Amino acid sequence: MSSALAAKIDGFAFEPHFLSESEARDLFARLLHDLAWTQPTISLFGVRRPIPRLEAWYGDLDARYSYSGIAHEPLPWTPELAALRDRLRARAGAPFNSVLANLYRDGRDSNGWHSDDERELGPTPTIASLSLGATRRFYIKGKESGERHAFDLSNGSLLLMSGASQQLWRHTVPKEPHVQHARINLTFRTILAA
Ligand SMILES: O=C(O)CCC(=O)C(=O)O
Ligand SMILES: [Mn+2]
Repeated sequence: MSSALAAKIDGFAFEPHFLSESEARDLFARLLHDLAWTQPTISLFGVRRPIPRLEAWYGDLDARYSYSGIAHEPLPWTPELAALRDRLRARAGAPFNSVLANLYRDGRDSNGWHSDDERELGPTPTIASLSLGATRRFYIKGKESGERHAFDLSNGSLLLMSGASQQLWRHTVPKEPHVQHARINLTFRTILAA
């Protein structure tokens, strides 16, 4: 999908080259090595299984967050993540205080249909989603309309979701078995005070 199309979907803005290829590649390598990746287990319809990707949660001390029965205690900001946070605060005009990092080890890893509509994010969250490494397909689907769009989230691209986007749309990163390389996605978020 093109950025021109993204610009027409209310609440979504896509910037394919927020970071240069080389800056994004360098950051990918450092985060892959430096972040404390874990694979939590969640309960879905009474069945406990590990999530189909790795993740790590960083942020301000009081930015606690829970979803799918996982309580996230943030780790303190690393210098790389803090520098990105500052750039994205300026770009998005949002006071991000946390970031959920996802590592898709290859095309067998995925992220199922969901909205980022947890109470801690408030009704109209601004989320800055930065992608590094392998390009993966990101679909959105209207909750009422069933309307569907796809974004190719390439190395260095930035997808901003804001306004009513989480109320009106679900999103997913489906499995793509032919993808052999890893991808890191960083979603910067603002956890509201309890
Ligand atoms: O990997 C992505 O592009 C999306 C990640 C996501 O939806 C999430 O962490 O909530
Ligand atoms: Mn999400």
